[in-house]
Amino acid sequence: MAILNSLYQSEGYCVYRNFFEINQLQLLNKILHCFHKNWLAQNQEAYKNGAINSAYISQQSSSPLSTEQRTHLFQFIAQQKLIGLLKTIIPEEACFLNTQLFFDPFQLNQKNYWHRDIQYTNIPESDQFKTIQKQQVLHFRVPLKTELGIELIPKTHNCWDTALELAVRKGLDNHQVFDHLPNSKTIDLNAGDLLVFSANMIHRGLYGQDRFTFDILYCDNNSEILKYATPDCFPNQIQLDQVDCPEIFTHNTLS
Ligand SMILES: O=C(O)CCC(=O)C(=O)O
Repeated sequence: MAILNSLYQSEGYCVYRNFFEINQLQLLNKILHCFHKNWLAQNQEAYKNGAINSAYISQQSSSPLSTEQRTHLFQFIAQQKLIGLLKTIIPEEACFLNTQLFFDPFQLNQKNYWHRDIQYTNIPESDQFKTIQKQQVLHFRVPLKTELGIELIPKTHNCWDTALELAVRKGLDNHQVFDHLPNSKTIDLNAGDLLVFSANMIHRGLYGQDRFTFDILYCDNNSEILKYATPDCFPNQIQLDQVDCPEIFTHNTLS
Protein backbone atom coordinates (compact mmCIF):
# COMPACT_ATOMS: atom_id res chain seq x y z
CA MET A 1 0.00 0.00 0.00
CA ALA A 2 2.77 2.40 0.95
CA ILE A 3 4.44 1.55 -2.37
CA LEU A 4 1.37 2.57 -4.29
CA ASN A 5 1.17 5.84 -2.45
CA SER A 6 4.78 6.95 -3.00
CA LEU A 7 4.88 5.82 -6.66
CA TYR A 8 1.56 7.43 -7.33
CA GLN A 9 2.58 10.66 -5.60
CA SER A 10 5.77 10.96 -7.62
CA GLU A 11 4.74 9.51 -11.02
CA GLY A 12 0.96 10.00 -11.11
CA TYR A 13 0.22 6.34 -11.76
CA CYS A 14 0.87 2.84 -10.50
CA VAL A 15 0.23 -0.53 -12.13
CA TYR A 16 -0.54 -3.69 -10.20
CA ARG A 17 -0.03 -6.89 -12.19
CA ASN A 18 -2.43 -9.77 -11.44
CA PHE A 19 -4.26 -7.73 -8.86
CA PHE A 20 -7.44 -9.75 -9.45
CA GLU A 21 -7.91 -13.47 -9.97
CA ILE A 22 -9.53 -14.00 -13.36
CA ASN A 23 -12.51 -15.69 -11.71
CA GLN A 24 -13.11 -12.47 -9.69
CA LEU A 25 -13.78 -10.73 -13.01
CA GLN A 26 -16.13 -13.23 -14.63
CA LEU A 27 -19.41 -11.87 -13.35
CA LEU A 28 -18.25 -8.28 -13.88
CA ASN A 29 -17.35 -9.13 -17.47
CA LYS A 30 -20.78 -10.64 -18.11
CA ILE A 31 -22.55 -7.60 -16.62
CA LEU A 32 -20.45 -5.16 -18.64
CA HIS A 33 -21.14 -7.07 -21.86
CA CYS A 34 -24.85 -6.92 -21.11
CA PHE A 35 -24.57 -3.14 -20.59
CA HIS A 36 -22.43 -2.71 -23.71
CA LYS A 37 -24.74 -4.70 -25.98
CA ASN A 38 -27.62 -2.46 -24.96
CA TRP A 39 -25.47 0.69 -25.28
CA LEU A 40 -24.45 -0.25 -28.81
CA ALA A 41 -28.06 -0.88 -29.81
CA GLN A 42 -29.12 2.51 -28.43
CA ASN A 43 -26.11 4.56 -29.56
CA GLN A 44 -25.27 3.41 -33.07
CA GLU A 45 -24.97 6.96 -34.33
CA ALA A 46 -22.55 8.04 -31.59
CA TYR A 47 -20.55 4.83 -32.05
CA LYS A 48 -20.31 5.32 -35.81
CA ASN A 49 -19.36 8.95 -35.22
CA GLY A 50 -16.34 8.01 -33.13
CA ALA A 51 -17.44 7.27 -29.53
CA ILE A 52 -14.88 5.16 -27.68
CA ASN A 53 -16.57 4.90 -24.33
CA SER A 54 -19.84 4.79 -22.47
CA ALA A 55 -20.43 5.93 -18.88
CA TYR A 56 -22.94 5.77 -16.01
CA ILE A 57 -22.76 1.96 -16.04
CA SER A 58 -24.38 1.71 -12.61
CA GLN A 59 -27.31 4.01 -13.31
CA GLN A 60 -30.74 2.80 -12.34
CA SER A 61 -33.05 4.43 -14.84
CA SER A 62 -33.38 2.72 -18.22
CA SER A 63 -30.74 0.21 -17.18
CA PRO A 64 -30.50 -3.10 -19.03
CA LEU A 65 -29.06 -4.53 -15.79
CA SER A 66 -31.04 -6.31 -13.10
CA THR A 67 -30.99 -5.11 -9.49
CA GLU A 68 -28.69 -8.05 -8.66
CA GLN A 69 -26.32 -7.05 -11.45
CA ARG A 70 -26.21 -3.44 -10.25
CA THR A 71 -25.62 -4.65 -6.71
CA HIS A 72 -22.66 -6.68 -7.95
CA LEU A 73 -21.27 -3.58 -9.65
CA PHE A 74 -21.49 -1.66 -6.38
CA GLN A 75 -19.84 -4.54 -4.52
CA PHE A 76 -17.02 -4.52 -7.03
CA ILE A 77 -16.58 -0.73 -6.89
CA ALA A 78 -16.65 -0.61 -3.07
CA GLN A 79 -14.65 -3.76 -2.35
CA GLN A 80 -12.09 -3.53 0.45
CA LYS A 81 -9.22 -4.54 -1.84
CA LEU A 82 -9.74 -1.50 -4.08
CA ILE A 83 -10.77 0.96 -1.42
CA GLY A 84 -7.78 0.01 0.73
CA LEU A 85 -5.54 1.14 -2.15
CA LEU A 86 -7.62 4.22 -2.78
CA LYS A 87 -7.26 5.27 0.86
CA THR A 88 -3.46 5.21 0.58
CA ILE A 89 -3.88 8.11 -1.86
CA ILE A 90 -6.99 9.78 -0.45
CA PRO A 91 -6.95 8.84 3.24
CA GLU A 92 -9.93 10.95 4.16
CA GLU A 93 -13.37 10.81 2.64
CA ALA A 94 -12.53 9.23 -0.71
CA CYS A 95 -15.68 9.20 -2.86
CA PHE A 96 -17.08 7.30 -5.81
CA LEU A 97 -17.56 9.55 -8.85
CA ASN A 98 -18.59 7.48 -11.86
CA THR A 99 -17.75 4.55 -14.14
CA GLN A 100 -16.77 4.33 -17.80
CA LEU A 101 -16.38 1.49 -20.25
CA PHE A 102 -13.76 1.88 -23.00
CA PHE A 103 -13.83 0.00 -26.30
CA ASP A 104 -12.35 0.36 -29.77
CA PRO A 105 -13.68 2.95 -32.21
CA PHE A 106 -15.93 1.79 -35.05
CA GLN A 107 -13.31 2.99 -37.54
CA LEU A 108 -10.16 1.18 -36.53
CA ASN A 109 -7.93 3.87 -38.01
CA GLN A 110 -9.46 6.56 -35.76
CA LYS A 111 -6.72 8.51 -33.99
CA ASN A 112 -6.53 8.95 -30.24
CA TYR A 113 -5.97 12.25 -28.41
CA TRP A 114 -3.77 13.49 -25.59
CA HIS A 115 -5.69 15.20 -22.82
CA ARG A 116 -6.11 15.98 -19.16
CA ASP A 117 -9.65 15.24 -17.97
CA ILE A 118 -9.96 18.77 -16.55
CA GLN A 119 -9.88 20.30 -20.03
CA TYR A 120 -13.44 19.08 -20.53
CA THR A 121 -14.77 21.13 -17.61
CA ASN A 122 -15.69 24.81 -17.84
CA ILE A 123 -12.73 25.85 -15.66
CA PRO A 124 -10.73 28.48 -17.57
CA GLU A 125 -7.40 27.17 -18.79
CA SER A 126 -5.55 29.78 -16.74
CA ASP A 127 -7.02 28.24 -13.55
CA GLN A 128 -6.63 24.57 -14.47
CA PHE A 129 -3.16 24.02 -13.02
CA LYS A 130 -4.12 25.65 -9.74
CA THR A 131 -7.24 23.50 -9.67
CA ILE A 132 -5.53 20.15 -10.26
CA GLN A 133 -3.19 20.86 -7.37
CA LYS A 134 -6.22 21.04 -5.11
CA GLN A 135 -8.31 18.15 -6.36
CA GLN A 136 -7.76 14.48 -6.95
CA VAL A 137 -9.60 12.44 -9.53
CA LEU A 138 -8.35 8.89 -10.02
CA HIS A 139 -9.00 6.32 -12.70
CA PHE A 140 -8.85 2.72 -11.52
CA ARG A 141 -8.64 0.85 -14.83
CA VAL A 142 -9.76 -2.78 -14.79
CA PRO A 143 -9.09 -4.39 -18.20
CA LEU A 144 -11.29 -7.39 -19.00
CA LYS A 145 -8.90 -8.60 -21.70
CA THR A 146 -5.41 -7.95 -23.01
CA GLU A 147 -5.11 -4.38 -24.31
CA LEU A 148 -2.49 -1.93 -25.51
CA GLY A 149 -3.50 0.19 -22.53
CA ILE A 150 -2.72 3.81 -21.79
CA GLU A 151 0.11 6.12 -22.74
CA LEU A 152 0.84 8.79 -20.18
CA ILE A 153 3.43 11.39 -19.33
CA PRO A 154 4.73 10.59 -15.85
CA LYS A 155 4.76 13.40 -13.29
CA THR A 156 2.40 15.66 -15.26
CA HIS A 157 -0.19 15.35 -12.48
CA ASN A 158 2.14 17.72 -10.60
CA CYS A 159 3.35 20.04 -13.33
CA TRP A 160 1.80 21.93 -16.19
CA ASP A 161 2.45 21.26 -19.89
CA THR A 162 5.62 22.12 -21.72
CA ALA A 163 5.03 24.36 -24.74
CA LEU A 164 5.05 21.27 -26.99
CA GLU A 165 2.67 19.28 -24.78
CA LEU A 166 0.21 22.15 -24.73
CA ALA A 167 0.40 22.67 -28.48
CA VAL A 168 -0.19 18.96 -29.12
CA ARG A 169 -2.91 18.55 -26.50
CA LYS A 170 -4.78 21.51 -28.00
CA GLY A 171 -3.92 20.80 -31.62
CA LEU A 172 -2.32 24.24 -32.10
CA ASP A 173 0.34 25.53 -34.50
CA ASN A 174 0.22 22.65 -36.96
CA HIS A 175 0.33 20.05 -34.20
CA GLN A 176 -2.23 17.26 -34.04
CA VAL A 177 -3.73 15.95 -30.79
CA PHE A 178 -2.32 12.49 -31.55
CA ASP A 179 1.26 13.53 -32.34
CA HIS A 180 4.09 11.74 -30.56
CA LEU A 181 5.14 13.37 -27.27
CA PRO A 182 8.53 12.80 -25.65
CA ASN A 183 8.95 11.23 -22.20
CA SER A 184 5.77 9.21 -22.44
CA LYS A 185 5.27 5.81 -20.91
CA THR A 186 3.09 3.08 -22.39
CA ILE A 187 1.35 0.76 -19.97
CA ASP A 188 -0.04 -2.32 -21.67
CA LEU A 189 -2.44 -4.35 -19.59
CA ASN A 190 -3.85 -7.84 -19.20
CA ALA A 191 -7.04 -9.07 -17.62
CA GLY A 192 -6.43 -9.18 -13.87
CA ASP A 193 -4.15 -6.11 -13.84
CA LEU A 194 -5.13 -2.84 -12.23
CA LEU A 195 -3.85 0.54 -13.42
CA VAL A 196 -4.33 3.51 -11.12
CA PHE A 197 -3.67 6.88 -12.74
CA SER A 198 -4.47 10.50 -12.12
CA ALA A 199 -7.08 12.05 -14.39
CA ASN A 200 -5.09 15.26 -13.92
CA MET A 201 -2.11 13.99 -15.90
CA ILE A 202 -1.56 14.09 -19.67
CA HIS A 203 -2.64 10.74 -21.11
CA ARG A 204 -4.27 9.02 -24.07
CA GLY A 205 -5.91 5.65 -24.70
CA LEU A 206 -4.33 3.14 -27.08
CA TYR A 207 -6.90 1.55 -29.36
CA GLY A 208 -6.75 -1.97 -30.76
CA GLN A 209 -7.17 -5.65 -29.91
CA ASP A 210 -10.90 -5.12 -29.47
CA ARG A 211 -10.28 -3.67 -26.02
CA PHE A 212 -12.91 -3.88 -23.30
CA THR A 213 -11.91 -2.08 -20.14
CA PHE A 214 -13.73 -0.77 -17.10
CA ASP A 215 -12.69 2.48 -15.42
CA ILE A 216 -13.92 3.36 -11.95
CA LEU A 217 -13.47 7.02 -11.07
CA TYR A 218 -12.94 8.04 -7.47
CA CYS A 219 -12.18 11.51 -6.10
CA ASP A 220 -11.80 13.48 -2.94
CA ASN A 221 -14.83 14.94 -1.22
CA ASN A 222 -14.89 18.13 -3.25
CA SER A 223 -18.17 19.60 -4.41
CA GLU A 224 -16.51 21.05 -7.52
CA ILE A 225 -15.83 17.49 -8.70
CA LEU A 226 -18.83 15.78 -7.20
CA LYS A 227 -21.19 18.07 -9.09
CA TYR A 228 -20.39 15.72 -12.00
CA ALA A 229 -21.63 12.68 -10.03
CA THR A 230 -25.13 11.43 -10.82
CA PRO A 231 -27.36 10.34 -7.91
CA ASP A 232 -29.01 7.80 -10.24
CA CYS A 233 -25.65 5.93 -10.38
CA PHE A 234 -25.48 5.47 -6.61
CA PRO A 235 -26.72 2.50 -4.55
CA ASN A 236 -29.86 2.51 -2.42
CA GLN A 237 -29.77 1.61 1.29
CA ILE A 238 -30.32 -2.10 0.66
CA GLN A 239 -27.37 -2.13 -1.74
CA LEU A 240 -25.22 -0.02 0.62
CA ASP A 241 -25.73 -2.69 3.27
CA GLN A 242 -24.21 -5.28 0.91
CA VAL A 243 -20.88 -3.60 0.06
CA ASP A 244 -17.57 -3.62 1.97
CA CYS A 245 -17.01 0.16 2.05
CA PRO A 246 -20.35 2.01 1.79
CA GLU A 247 -18.74 5.27 2.90
CA ILE A 248 -17.37 5.94 -0.59
CA PHE A 249 -20.97 6.49 -1.68
CA THR A 250 -22.10 8.47 1.35
CA HIS A 251 -19.34 11.00 2.15
CA ASN A 252 -20.44 13.32 -0.58
CA THR A 253 -23.15 15.88 -0.33
CA LEU A 254 -25.35 14.65 -3.18
CA SER A 255 -28.99 14.62 -2.27
O1 LIG B 1 -8.76 4.67 -22.97
C1 LIG B 1 -9.04 5.71 -23.55
O2 LIG B 1 -9.40 5.74 -24.72
C2 LIG B 1 -8.92 7.02 -22.88
C3 LIG B 1 -8.94 6.89 -21.42
C4 LIG B 1 -8.98 8.21 -20.82
O3 LIG B 1 -8.60 9.16 -21.40
C5 LIG B 1 -9.47 8.43 -19.54
O4 LIG B 1 -9.75 7.42 -18.87
O5 LIG B 1 -9.60 9.61 -19.15
